[in-house]
Amino acid sequence: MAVLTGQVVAAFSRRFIVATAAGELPCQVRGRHLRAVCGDQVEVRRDGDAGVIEAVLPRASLLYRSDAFKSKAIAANVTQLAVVVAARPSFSMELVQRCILAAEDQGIASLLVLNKADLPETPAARARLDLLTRIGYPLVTLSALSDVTPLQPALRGHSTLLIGQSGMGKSTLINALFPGADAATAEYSEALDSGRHTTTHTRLRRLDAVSTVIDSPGLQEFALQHLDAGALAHAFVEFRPYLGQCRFRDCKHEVEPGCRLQEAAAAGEIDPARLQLFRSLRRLQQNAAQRL
Ligand SMILES: Nc1nc2c(ncn2[C@@H]2O[C@H](COP(=O)(O)OP(=O)(O)OP(=O)(O)O)[C@@H](O)[C@H]2O)c(=O)[nH]1
Ligand SMILES: [Mg+2]
Ligand SMILES: [Zn+2]
Repeated sequence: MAVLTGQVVAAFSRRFIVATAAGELPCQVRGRHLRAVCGDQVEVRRDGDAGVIEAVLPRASLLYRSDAFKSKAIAANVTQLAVVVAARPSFSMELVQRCILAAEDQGIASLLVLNKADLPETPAARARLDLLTRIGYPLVTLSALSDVTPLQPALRGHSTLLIGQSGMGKSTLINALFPGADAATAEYSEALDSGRHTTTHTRLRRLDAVSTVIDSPGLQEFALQHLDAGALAHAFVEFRPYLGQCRFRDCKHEVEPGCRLQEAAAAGEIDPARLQLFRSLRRLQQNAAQRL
């Protein structure tokens, strides 16, 4: 029985598809404790038309979300998060920011994709994203139904995870990027009315020798309980130059005198809305810690 290396391209609960030099193999995972997620590099023992994942190789990154009770890995070895939004259905800026904070914590770059540019409400949606583009996050505006080329240069050389709320058009982007992918898409009202998202599992596809793209199910929430106060502050990229400069070492950046972040917000160097988000996420963590 040959041992192969490969990459997990689809992850169901305990079943996987692994892309190897010998093609795609349906796989199970050895034992009860080994955890594999989409994007993982793995060692597979091949047995006929199927295989068993024997080992998961060290990960360059692992994007996951977590509340006080459970954590959910989304994808491994991602180098870029593409947060997909659209003017309709409306999107949550807090959710977008939470995704980006989780990516920053893992050293993953983030990109904003404003889809459905054909919709007349697009300029208003674009204006909401200013909060993040001002910090330096790149934005690509396009319409997946008509032309996906504006996104292509940004994907080159990256392992990109498409993430976002249901109905933003992630799978439509996949179908435009990969002719023949045939990813299920649905009118967002249908998806939401049925109470489930159209895409039900993550799927990695190879664009070229150096680029892959992962489609993922729509998100309704993204909890960040795995980031402690220090990691959370560090995940706000524009806070970094000020960290460690407050008068008190254990500054909570709330009302303390000599807080550099408060000063920076007052001076317009950082956006007060971002400091407010930091504080509200920090309080959520504290409340969760008290409940346990
Ligand atoms: N007007 C317009 N509609 C679009 C565009 N891209 C996607 N849509 C529509 O938006 C709806 C949702 O698209 P999907 O690709 O299924 O959305 P998704 O983000 O994959 O949703 P989940 O899998 O539930 O997370 C579909 O009806 C698409 O046809 C676009 O560029 N313009
Ligand atoms: Mg989808
Ligand atoms: Zn402070």
